[in-house]
Amino acid sequence: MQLGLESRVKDLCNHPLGRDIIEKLLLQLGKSNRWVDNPIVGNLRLKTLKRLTGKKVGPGFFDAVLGLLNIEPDSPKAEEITPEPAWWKEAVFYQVYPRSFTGQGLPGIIKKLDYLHKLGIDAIWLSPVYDSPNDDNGYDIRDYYGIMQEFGTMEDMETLIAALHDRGMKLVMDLVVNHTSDEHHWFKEALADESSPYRDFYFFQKGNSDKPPNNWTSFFGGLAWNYYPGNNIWALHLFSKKQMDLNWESAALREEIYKMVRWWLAKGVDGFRLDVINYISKFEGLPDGNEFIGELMKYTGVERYFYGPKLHEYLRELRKEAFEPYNAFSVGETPGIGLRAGRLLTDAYRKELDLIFNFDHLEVPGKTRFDDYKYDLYHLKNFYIKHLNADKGHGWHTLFFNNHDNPRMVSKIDPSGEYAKSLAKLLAVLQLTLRGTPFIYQGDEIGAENEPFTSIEQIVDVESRGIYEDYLVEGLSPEAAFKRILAGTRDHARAMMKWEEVARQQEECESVLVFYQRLIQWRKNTPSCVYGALEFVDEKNRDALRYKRIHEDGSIFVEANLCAKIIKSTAPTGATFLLGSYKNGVGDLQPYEARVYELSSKKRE
Ligand code: TEU
Repeated sequence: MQLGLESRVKDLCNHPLGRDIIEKLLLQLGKSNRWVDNPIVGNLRLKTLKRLTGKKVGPGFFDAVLGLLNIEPDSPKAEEITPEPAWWKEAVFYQVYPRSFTGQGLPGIIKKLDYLHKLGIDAIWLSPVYDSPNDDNGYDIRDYYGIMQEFGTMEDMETLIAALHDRGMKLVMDLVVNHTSDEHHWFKEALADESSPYRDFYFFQKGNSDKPPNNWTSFFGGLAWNYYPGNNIWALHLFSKKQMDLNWESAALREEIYKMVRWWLAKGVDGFRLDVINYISKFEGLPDGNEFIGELMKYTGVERYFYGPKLHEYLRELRKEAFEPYNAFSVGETPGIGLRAGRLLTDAYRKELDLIFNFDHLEVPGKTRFDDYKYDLYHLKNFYIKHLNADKGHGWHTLFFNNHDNPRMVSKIDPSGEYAKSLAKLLAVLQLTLRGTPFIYQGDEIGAENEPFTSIEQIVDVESRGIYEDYLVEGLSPEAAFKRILAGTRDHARAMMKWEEVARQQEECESVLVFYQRLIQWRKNTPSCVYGALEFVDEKNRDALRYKRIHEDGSIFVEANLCAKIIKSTAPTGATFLLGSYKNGVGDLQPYEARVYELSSKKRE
């Protein structure tokens, strides 16, 4: 359905991407979806809405939104199907952030493989280890074919691949192809020489130093453009000043990328996690971003590239040219992609990505990562009910609470730390029993919490430092600016893994670590955990999350107390307690307690 200003609000709501956009805007505004479903609002024509809201949302808002809606004619499939089995649906993944895993690069990781194997990990996602000047800890790649010196050598990399495969484990590398370092030879040659074959690998625009090509801002503070005075030219960088955006319009660039991906797959890598992969297609001409959207989303210009006109096309080409010949796995990092666009990216028949990371569960409505607030688990419950119920077997979900870009979830829920261990176990239960693929981030398995930073000098991350500068420019006091940075800094997740704590927890039978080990081992022998149908019960209850996983080989019931008060258990009669985050698993549910029960087991009958 093509939409225009004559269309009505309800047409917008019925359009898959339209609904995603509305829900995203309402989420940012901290508002409920209810008002757009109101019939009076639903019957308004968009041109009327434009007239009514014009002052607030500014010129171009409706055109920008309509432009996005008319990109993709396909809609998510509605009929229920049984998902096809796949190794990556059954696997438990573990993300290694090499800088802070052991501090000893690839050899350090190899030494810990037995630990990960014992934990029950099937596949590792390794954050970038390529040659890089480290402006953004390796997400600024200088040479895709080289290993960062401080992490080791290509031989170490080959040893790691072999050592993983020897243990029946798989390796997923990070693929950063929205941008390269400004020290990549493509960029250096392109900047130095107008006739370089690499010139159209990037977004260059000639012009004066006082007039950037558009109003886009960088995720890491300031403008998204660098000016090179010697060349009178601007170049685009959505991230740091040393991470230059690649122009996927260039067929030669795309071919270079596919060649590189094939080269790594031929080495034995099993798949890739694709960094900000939904940003690779920018709207033609790089038009200005709408200021209202910019203010709401905190970054100006996002609607011009978070779901660009050729995104689906590029992903299909990438899959066909590089992933398919090796039957390789892909998980896309897709910030801002909503429920329905996510389904289009991951439904198998569309041949784009296997999985995506959606981040809408990481902050509650109306809050961003840099807001200092207490996370309410009721939001998580609603997110799962909405997302996991929606796929109808067509897509598959990722289950995660942490990664290298976010403060620790347990600290967000309980900043006091009083319930940190119970919360860590509760999250483990959800992650390993909901329907989807678990991605554990290093430290989750020992219940890692935020770091006690006390001053901006202790913060090293390029994002935090850039955003801190923006806050000062906006007029925040250094104290107020630091408070926000402390809430959201990625450095919480990047602190060195605490191996003494691992050793201690290994000896303690009630520890988070031992609990994770037991849960993962149990999951491996419980088909309902992976492919069982998911049925939420007691959906409106704010205090508890309850669901069944139903499978012909046996079904389970899970109940989790989402708050710090004691609540009644509602486990069905006849359910047998299997495992839980507190010792006994009987009677009322203790603060944040999570339990798993067996409902029936065919094997025993
Ligand atoms: O992250 C991209 C990303 O979306 C976030 O860092 C984003 O800036 C933030 O969530 C906005 O609120 C990926 C990598 O995971 C990250 O480590 C890199 O710094 C970034 O891309 C650039 O490569």
